[in-house]
Order: sequence, then structure tokens, then C-alpha cells
Amino acid sequence: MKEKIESIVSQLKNELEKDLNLVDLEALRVSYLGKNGKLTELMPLIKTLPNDEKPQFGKWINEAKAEMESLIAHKKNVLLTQQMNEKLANESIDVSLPGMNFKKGSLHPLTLVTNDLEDYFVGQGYKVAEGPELELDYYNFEMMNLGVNHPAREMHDSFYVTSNTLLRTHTSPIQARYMEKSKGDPIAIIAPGKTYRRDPDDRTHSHQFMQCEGLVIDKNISFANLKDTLLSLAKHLFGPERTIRLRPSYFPFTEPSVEVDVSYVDSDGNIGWIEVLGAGMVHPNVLQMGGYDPKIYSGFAFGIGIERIAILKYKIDDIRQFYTNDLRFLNQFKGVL
Ligand code: FA5
Repeated sequence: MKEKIESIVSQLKNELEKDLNLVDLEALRVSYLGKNGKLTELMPLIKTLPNDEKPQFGKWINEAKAEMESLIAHKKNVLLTQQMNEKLANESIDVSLPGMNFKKGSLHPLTLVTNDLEDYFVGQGYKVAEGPELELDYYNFEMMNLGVNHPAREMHDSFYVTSNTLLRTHTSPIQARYMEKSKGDPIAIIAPGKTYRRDPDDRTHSHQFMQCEGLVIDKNISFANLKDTLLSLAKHLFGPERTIRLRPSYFPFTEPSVEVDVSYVDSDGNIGWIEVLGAGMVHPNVLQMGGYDPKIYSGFAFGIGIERIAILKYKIDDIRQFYTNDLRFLNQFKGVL
């Protein structure tokens, strides 16, 4: 009888050597230890044995059962671990694989110039001011000394939205708004932003462009201060060898007014001049309307065309390049700070 039991155990051992999965293992357990299993089927034989052999038989059966259960449990553990390892291997992330290639953007050349102007002037104690792009006629023209029938309004062909609101034609209305809120305190600001005019688009003109306004008001501000500010700015923007030329001009909001040209040397070594901005001493009417007594206060103002600066600095041939979002153009500014 002992041999019979031992042979069932060794049969099971052989079966467990085979390539099994968890379902096979459960079927194997049932076929040996289940209700009609090979070991269970031996149980009724106990009745046929003499009484003194019965305890020994019971002991063998129990020992065999315990051993078989433990063999099956061990195999189950091995299979579960194997299954888990396979799952982990399938789900693992290979950190050495190259990542997804995110396309990096870069700063737009007009942003580069604006940032540069802001850094430069903030370093000299100026504040950066802002104003709305949809502006009241009152700030865009009237407060800038351009009354309703002023002929110079013609110079700014405008996009009117209602009879008294328009897309601002220059950044100068920010001057008026800032004066109003400063209530007579000294001012030193720059104000960069978008501007709009009904100019036909060509290589040097765009219906939307950017300006950077500058305004300084205090006691004893002179034309020499304006000239020094503009000369230092030109050297900062274009290099220490540059100089500037002031040409008399006319703006209703400044008196005297000038156009400012910056020098350059062409490929033949000749000196040329390029106009980059308008400027002048703040007109007494503008000071008065802004709440400053022109007998006590004086000031200068300037308005730089930002595209103009970018065109010169980065040697760009057509202003429309700034507004067509062509990546072949924009990618050239990657890494430029
Ligand atoms: C003005 O707009 C004055 N507000 C500037 C000013 C401010 C003068 C404070 C005095 C005191 P002007 O119209 O010249 O001025 O424009 C200034 C600059 O804006 C020009 O030199 C030019 O660089 C740029 N600009 C004007 N119109 C266009 C346009 N359609 N496209 C691109 N740039 C333009």
C-alpha cells in the first residue's frame, strides 16, 4: 500500500515538472486531491485493512496529502512569480529610448527688440507703461494737441471703430493717460505696444506695426537731455561707432520737433543715414492738458518704430516678414536673446 501511495506522489512530481500554467495546475490538483482524485480514491481502501494497519495507512495518506499540497503550492508560487515578471517586463519603460521631440519656439524679433528697449530704459530708471489698443479719440488726438479739425490728423489714416474710438495710431496716447494719473509728479516712462494705421502694406509700411514711446517730464528738462538720451540709445542699439543726426520736423504734440536718423557705413565705405524715430520737447499745450504747469515743468518725448529697429539690427529686407508667421524666417531667431 505504501508503494501505491508513493507512486501517486511521484506521478504528481513528474507532472509538475511539465510546462504548466495556473489553469493546468488547478486541474492537476483536482485530479490528485479532489473528490475523485487519485489519492482520495485510495481512502475507501482503509475499510479493507486489518484494524492494526489502519492507523499506519491513515498516517501515510495524510503525509502524502500534506506533501502533495505543499508541492502544488510551491509550483503555484513559481508560476505566479513568473507571470508577474512577464507582466513587469512587458510594461517596463525603457528610459534610454529617445524622448518625444517637442518643437521649441523662439522669441519673435519684435519681442527681442522690445525686451532690449525695456531692459535698457529700466536700467536708467524709467518705468514701463501700457495703454489700450482700442483708444478714445480724446487721448489719441485731442490730448496730443490735435483738435477735431486739426489738419495733421490726415497724417494718421485711422481705423475708427465708433465715432470716438479707434485703434490707436501711435503710442503717444499712453503719454496723456500717464500724465493724467501722475497728477503733477515727475515722469520717466517708455511705453511699447501695437499701433494701427490705414497705410497700404509695402516693404517698409504695415497697417499694424509697433512703436515704443518715451516720455520724461521734470523741472529743467532741456533739449540737450533729449539729444543725449537718443545718442546713447543709438549707440546701445547699433554699436558705439554710430552717431545720430537730428532733422527739424513737425509733430503737433512737440515743439521743437525732430526726426532722428542713425548713421551707417555702406559697403563702399560711404556714410548714410536712416530715420528711426520722431521726437521733440513736449508741447506746452500737452503739458497743460496733462496737468503740468509749462512755466515750471518741461519734458521730452520720442516715438520709436520698433520694426525699423529690428529691420536695421537684423538686416531684414521686408517689414511683412514680421507678420506672416513663416517658420523659415522665425527659426533664424532661435537662441538670439
Ligand atoms: C509718431 O507716431 C509720433 N507719435 C512719434 C513721436 C512721439 C514724436 C513723441 C514726438 C514725440 P510717426 O508717424 O513719424 O510719429 O511714427 C513714428 C515711427 O513709427 C516712424 O519713424 C516709423 O518707424 C514708424 N511707423 C509709422 N508708420 C508706420 C507704418 N505704417 N509701418 C511701420 N512703421 C511705421
